[in-house]
Amino acid sequence: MSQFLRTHPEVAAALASGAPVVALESTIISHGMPWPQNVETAHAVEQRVRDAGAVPATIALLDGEIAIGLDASQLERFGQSSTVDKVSRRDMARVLTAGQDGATTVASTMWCAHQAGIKVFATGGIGGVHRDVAISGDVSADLEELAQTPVAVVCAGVKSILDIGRTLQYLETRGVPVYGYRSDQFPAFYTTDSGFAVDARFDSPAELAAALSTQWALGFDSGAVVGNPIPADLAMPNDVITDAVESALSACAREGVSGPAVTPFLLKRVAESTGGDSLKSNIALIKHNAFVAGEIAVALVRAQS
Ligand code: PSU
Ligand code: MN
Repeated sequence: MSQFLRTHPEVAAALASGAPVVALESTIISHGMPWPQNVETAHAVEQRVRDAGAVPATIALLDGEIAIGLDASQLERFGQSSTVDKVSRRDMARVLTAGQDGATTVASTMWCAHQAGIKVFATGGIGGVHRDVAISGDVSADLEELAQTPVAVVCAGVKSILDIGRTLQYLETRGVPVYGYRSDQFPAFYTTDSGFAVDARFDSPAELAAALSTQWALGFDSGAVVGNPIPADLAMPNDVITDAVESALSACAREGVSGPAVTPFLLKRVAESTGGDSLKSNIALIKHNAFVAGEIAVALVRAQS
């Protein structure tokens, strides 16, 4: 395994000394936002992790290796490329063998983080059960990864392009805890409340870290979802999001988009129809998640020492 890992020296030093590290995904850079906001956001997100006292490790596949931590020129290369593959669990071996660049999703970033010894990961939103699951069978590999890889994922919930109730049910069935950070409700990405409750609410990084620490000390191999709502003043109006999602879903059906192309297609349509406001919300919530993930990583190191 270690032959495939290329860990950035700063990240390697942090891991070797038991210092807190936060993993970050790269699909958000290559497929989630336009250039140059994507690269600016990637830097800002890393800075927020540092502000909380942890070391950021953006994860991506580069030249046949798993890069754990990217430098500025590598972030730029990812942000500017339009040919980077979206890489989930099943794509890892193929893309590494071909020596291609690959942007890691929540599923593959979790897996890579775990191989490197990183326990906390910040992103925007996770994948889930699609609304048309009865027809398409589309359930993101992110959910299966959460069931089998012990990494905590701090996110702003899931977008309402998905069936949020079924997504939470799937996580329950597969034994994945869903926690709320300073929230009783599971957030819905652009909005603070999905209408579904979390399993438990935690108001401090230390309490959250204690629950994670116990989970892993007990030998459970699953991850955890930490729902961290978008700051209320930056949330989008409900009706704007509902309309954008409805029209994106119709376009998806009309154009016959399927498989791994579905999520990027829906994200792009929603972003286009809501204009610059949604991008602003998106950037703000990711930065917020990065800071909270940094705090949890710091608390986890304390809890385990
Ligand atoms: N949801 C978002 N933003 C994203 C994604 C999901 O709100 O950028 C990306 C993440 O990388 C996630 C992936 O892991 O899409 C899920 O894709 P799929 O549904 O094909 O598993
Ligand atoms: Mn899918």
